[in-house]
Amino acid sequence: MESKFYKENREALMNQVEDQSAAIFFSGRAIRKSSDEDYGFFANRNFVYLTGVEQKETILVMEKDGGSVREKLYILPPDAMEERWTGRRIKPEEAESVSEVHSFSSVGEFEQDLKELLSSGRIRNLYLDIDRMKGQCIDSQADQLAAWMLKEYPNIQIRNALPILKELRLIKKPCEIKALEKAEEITKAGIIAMMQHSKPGMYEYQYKAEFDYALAQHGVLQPGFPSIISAGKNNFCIHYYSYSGQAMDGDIILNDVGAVWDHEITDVSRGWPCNGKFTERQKLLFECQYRTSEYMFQMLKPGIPMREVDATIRRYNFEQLKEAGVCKNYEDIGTYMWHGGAHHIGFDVHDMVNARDAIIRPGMVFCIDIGIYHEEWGIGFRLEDNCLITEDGCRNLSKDIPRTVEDIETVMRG
Ligand SMILES: [Mn+2]
Repeated sequence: MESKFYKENREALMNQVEDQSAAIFFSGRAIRKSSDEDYGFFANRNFVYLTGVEQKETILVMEKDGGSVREKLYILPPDAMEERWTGRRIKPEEAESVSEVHSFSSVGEFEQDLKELLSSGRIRNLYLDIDRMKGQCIDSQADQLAAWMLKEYPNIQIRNALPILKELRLIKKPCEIKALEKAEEITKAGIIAMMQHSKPGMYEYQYKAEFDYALAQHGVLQPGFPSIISAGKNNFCIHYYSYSGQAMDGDIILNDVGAVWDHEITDVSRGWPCNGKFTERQKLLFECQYRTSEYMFQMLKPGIPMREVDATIRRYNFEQLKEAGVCKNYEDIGTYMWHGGAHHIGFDVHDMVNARDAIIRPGMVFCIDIGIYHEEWGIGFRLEDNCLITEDGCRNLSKDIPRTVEDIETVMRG
């Protein structure tokens, strides 16, 4: 992404922030795993959306006063010994070229600067990215700061910046669509590699290895989210991560995977017979999914309430299953359809956006995911694609990843 993207995101945020306010965002801290080892660091998505910087312990401070905005990044200072062990730290000039923030200080100075700012009398509101989930056991730095503010500066109002960011992130910019298209190409390479190596007797971890290898050949060292790859009965676990099962002749392989490119994450599901040839029953169910998916891509356009998407998928897919003689009554559709799937994608695979009550608009990107689970027949799979809403309709960003019985069988023949 060009630096302009991040700069414009900050401008759009600060436009919606009241005057005499500060906004503070933290990239986050590494979390200790065990001994002297940390979990892989994953920077706060809103921080990255505003800066493009992914280094831990980095802080963005913005202040809006008299209509003008000051911005500063606090970064880890150079430390030769630390960098010898854990790698080099970003330099101010590098962070500047990524983010277009022009003012820098060392993180060590953050606390003193913050106290000065809060005591200056210029600030009436402090905007923080507060996103608490039920049961969450680790306080974020924003949570800690909010608690400290309540004690030390009770007259300054704590405001949540998250709803504004969720609104901004809902509509994708052209550069985001480009990154998504690139991510789809790489996802396609990964899925095709799994299809082409597929054979009875293959273990789920071997499918996963094919997917990861194909991504790595494109410079993508980690998928956008933990891959779901399962065979046969394991397909009846929706979020399955064991990779230990073996595909037996006649089994369906299910994948739910996505590459990430320039922070943009795809999310695509395909199901195929491990032996490369659909049985009559597998084909019957697959074609119900496919027809439902095609219907959705033909009808989706701006103006439709977002909450109607899942409902329409459910209703239309029921009609297909009814015609196929699988499900007679709509009340029983839950036996075969276990989940919806119209979640947005972007910087997160389940993107943090204000979508629930949204009306579909150009620039939204969300999944069209149709899952069918027929336990009696031992067939469970989903067909999931990524839908970009355009001015007058929509576009399937993942349409080139084989998605018909014919295409899948052709690819698997090699
Ligand atoms: Mn998915």
